[in-house]
Amino acid sequence: MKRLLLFSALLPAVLCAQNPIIRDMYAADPTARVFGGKVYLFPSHDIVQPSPLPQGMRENWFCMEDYHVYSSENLTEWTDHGVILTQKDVPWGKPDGYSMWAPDCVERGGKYYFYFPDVVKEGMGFGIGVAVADKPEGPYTVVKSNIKGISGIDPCVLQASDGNAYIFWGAGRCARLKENMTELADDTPTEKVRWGDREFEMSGYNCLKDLPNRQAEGPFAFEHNGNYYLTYPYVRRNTEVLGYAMSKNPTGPYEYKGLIMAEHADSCWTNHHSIINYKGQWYLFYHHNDFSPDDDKRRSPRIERLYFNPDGTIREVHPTMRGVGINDAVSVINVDRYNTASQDVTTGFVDTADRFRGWYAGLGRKGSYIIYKDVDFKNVKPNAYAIANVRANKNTKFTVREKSAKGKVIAEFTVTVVTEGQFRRDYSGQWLAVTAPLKYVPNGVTDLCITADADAVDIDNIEFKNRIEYFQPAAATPSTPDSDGFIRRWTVAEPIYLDINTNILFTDSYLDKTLGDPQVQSLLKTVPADRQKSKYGSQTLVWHKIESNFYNVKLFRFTEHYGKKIYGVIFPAVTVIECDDEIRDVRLMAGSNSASKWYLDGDEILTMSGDRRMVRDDCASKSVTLKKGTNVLSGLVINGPGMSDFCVRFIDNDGHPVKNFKIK
Ligand code: FUB
Repeated sequence: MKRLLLFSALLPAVLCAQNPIIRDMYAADPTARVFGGKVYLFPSHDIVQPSPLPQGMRENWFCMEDYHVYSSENLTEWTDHGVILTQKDVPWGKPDGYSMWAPDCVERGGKYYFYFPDVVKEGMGFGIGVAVADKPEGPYTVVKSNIKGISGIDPCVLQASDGNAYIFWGAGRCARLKENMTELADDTPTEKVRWGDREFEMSGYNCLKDLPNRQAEGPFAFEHNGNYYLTYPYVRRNTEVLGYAMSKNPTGPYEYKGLIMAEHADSCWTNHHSIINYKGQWYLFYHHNDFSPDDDKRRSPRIERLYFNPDGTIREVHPTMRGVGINDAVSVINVDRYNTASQDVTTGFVDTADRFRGWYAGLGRKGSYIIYKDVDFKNVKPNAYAIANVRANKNTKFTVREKSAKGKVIAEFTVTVVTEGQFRRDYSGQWLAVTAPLKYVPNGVTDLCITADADAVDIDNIEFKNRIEYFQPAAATPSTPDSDGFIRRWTVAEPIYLDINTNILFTDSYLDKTLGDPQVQSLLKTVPADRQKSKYGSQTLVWHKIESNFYNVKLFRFTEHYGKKIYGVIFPAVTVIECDDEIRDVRLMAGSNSASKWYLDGDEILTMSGDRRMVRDDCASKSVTLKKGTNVLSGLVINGPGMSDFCVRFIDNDGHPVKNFKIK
């Protein structure tokens, strides 16, 4: 038996290698920490404001009700460990305050201390609380009261080499913590501070004294090479920059040194950051309103590399879309997050109604280019192919080269949007998945240069796939039945898993009940897009548009390829048949392992019950008509402990295969 290249089972799926690093929800104020050789990210969680607004909530304002924690070992794959704390868990906070702003987390003595701000239930303003866990992922237990003496936001805890822990918070103050990490040290000084005509008593030290500090918040303090760094956002002109100051003492006095990051070029008023050293490289985590350009209170975390000068000062960091990850070539490469591009390259949301679907890059003119850095080809086999999602207004070719527009050609995609002749089709302006064989496989990590030979070509992403021997992704252009009339192009869902351990129960009535179940039937109601997801109870089924390399569609290879269950399964499959003229008096001839049901435009035309083996033309449907235009043929194949597959074709009254139609 030939070896199936199971890339999904052998290689981890890279969830994200570009900025922003969290792509399924808004998240801000990214505090990164290194625990046990992994990076943990503790952001705040921006949400859309509830409607109607809870009493007292300011309109168009920050809105946060809980915290998630994420972890990563390579800064490209991020695991969401879920919610660790919600506003309802905080005994001293307002349960509907929606003010769980920037947090921090540190480890001391084997315990993890999570510091977070929240609006106090009694009195005014923000308090800072602590939740404690044995692991960074939690579960966290909230300390009953907030830290006495602190009124403010944005906690950050510095564990200094003098053995003490110091807490910094948004009011530009800092103070030593007791060894219990939940109270300020007894010798914490207090000071009377005037704001306008009001006087407040503030605990701790004014560590921003004499520094640029207009609207300063979000302090992040750390120690490196005998220097303490106090880094913080403040308003230099109209919006926030990230600045920093240095001192030989954790509590100051600090001396201002300059900018870490200038104002965001576009409309995000805030910035908030953290700095870590991970595996010898320094990184800056910060935020931007990537997914929400018209509302800067819904933000997303990003990462860049950060460098020190020999005298300990920090080099200014420039925000990028590309971020820091190395992109595995066999994972999706969102080329719209390029490093550099020619002037006429733009980006836009793929779906403005669902911005979390990400961006595309528009190559404005023939000769436009995109450079996307750091793609690792180590997992790409010589027989791999490239697949790209593109959109064009006329037939075009776009090329992926190594490094630059003069580099070696890796793949060349021919994008045919308009076909002429009898089956004229016009796919202008539509997103198409186009494939191309690889002309050259680079060695290890390299940069990609993408160009097009026409104006106005859009590219969403590129992926390099090792060839699978049983299927290939369906091309964008229609296909035909094979020389024997078998239909090889299908949109197949990763199977529903049911605990079936025998096939002898596949009686007609069992099939009517199980396959006729409205939830199962609802899967066949539409023709899904490639990689579209459907739900069956708590199971998520991903649809794949495939072309079988054999007359029989080897469903067990399909499910094996995607790392899903092989036994005890129901496979939904759909295909679209396009007829130029009506075709009367034909029968669907099917074979399946094991039982199956087949439908034409939603009407059940064939049931194959019992514990069956896949046999060519095993059963015939009643006589049916394929109407002129679009016909949707769908099927459900069910199997217990067996190797699922099926074959399907239409036969005319004379027993000849029907082949005069297209399969979309
Ligand atoms: O996320 C809410 C607030 O915005 C943070 O606490 C500030 O630092 C700013 O980023």
